[in-house]
Amino acid sequence: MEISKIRKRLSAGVVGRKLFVYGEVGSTNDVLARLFREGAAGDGTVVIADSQTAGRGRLGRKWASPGGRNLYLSVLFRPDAPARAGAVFTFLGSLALESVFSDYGVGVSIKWPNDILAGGRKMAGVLAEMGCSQEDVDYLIIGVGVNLNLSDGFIRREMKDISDRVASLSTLLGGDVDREEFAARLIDALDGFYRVFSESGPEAITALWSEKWGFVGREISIDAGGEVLRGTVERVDGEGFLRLRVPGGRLEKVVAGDVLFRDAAREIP
Ligand code: BT5
Repeated sequence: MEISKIRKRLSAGVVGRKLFVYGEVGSTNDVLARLFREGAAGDGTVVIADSQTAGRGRLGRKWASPGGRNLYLSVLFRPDAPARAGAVFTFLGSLALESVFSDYGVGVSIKWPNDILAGGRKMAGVLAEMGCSQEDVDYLIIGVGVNLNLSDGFIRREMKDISDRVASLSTLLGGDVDREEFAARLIDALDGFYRVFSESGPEAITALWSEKWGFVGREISIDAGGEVLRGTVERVDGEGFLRLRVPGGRLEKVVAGDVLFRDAAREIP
C-alpha cells in the first residue's frame, strides 16, 4: 500500500495526522504500542500494514491476515479516561466501518461487541486494547481488520477452517476495492466519530451504536466464556457493557462474550 495515495485522499483530522504504512508486521496493534513507547505516536496516530504474521482477535483468537488483499489498521487514542472507554472505542470502530460500507452502498449488520457481518458472514472485526506506561492506563489502541479483496476461491483454499463465515467487500461489489481509498475513508470516518466522542462523550457513541445494533428491548443469547446467558437487552451502558434482564428479573452486566449467531442477523438497511 502506498502511503502517498492514502494521504492524498485524507481530510485533515486528528486521526491519521500521523500515518505509518508497513509491509509485513506481527500485529499493527503491537507496532503502534511500540511507536508510542518510543515517543513517535500520539493521539490519532494510525498504523497500516499490508500483512500480519500474528494478527489477533479477542480472547487469544487469531485474525487471518493474508498479504496484498485486505486492510489491517490500528489507531491510538488518548481520551481522558481510557480505562473506562475500552468498549466504547470498539463501538466507535464499528460505527466507522458501518458508515464506510454504507458509503460503498453495502448494508451490513453489527454484532455485539465487535463484528461487522454481511449476509451473516464476518467482513470486519475490531479489537480494542489498553496500554499502560508506568503504572497508569494512558492510551487505547483499536485494531481494525477488513476483508477487502478475498475471492471465494481464496477463502475456500486459504481460510479453510473459517471459510463458511468469511465475507469480502469485493464479492459484494462485484470487483476489486482500492485499498488506499478504503483506508482513507475509514480514517476519516474514525476521525468523525472521535470528534463525536470528544464533543459529546462516550454516551453519544454508545447511543449511536445501540441504534445501529437494534437489539435493545429484544431477547438474545450470549456466550460469556462458556456460560450461555439468555435475556432481554435493557440497554448498553456508558461503558459499553450490556445490561441484560434475565429470567427471574435480575439485571446482569455482561462485560465480554459473543452474541450467539442465530440472534445476530439484523441487516442495517
Ligand atoms: C476480532 O476478534 O474480530 C478482532 C479482529 C481485529 C483484527 C485487527 S487487524 C489489525 C489489528 N492488529 C491485530 O493484531 N488485530 C487487529 P474476534 O471477535 O475474537 O474474532 C476472531 C474470530 O474471527 C476468529 O476466531 C475467526 O473465527 C474469525 N476470523 C479470523 N480471521 C478472520 C478474517 N480475516 N475474516 C473473518 N473472520 C475471521
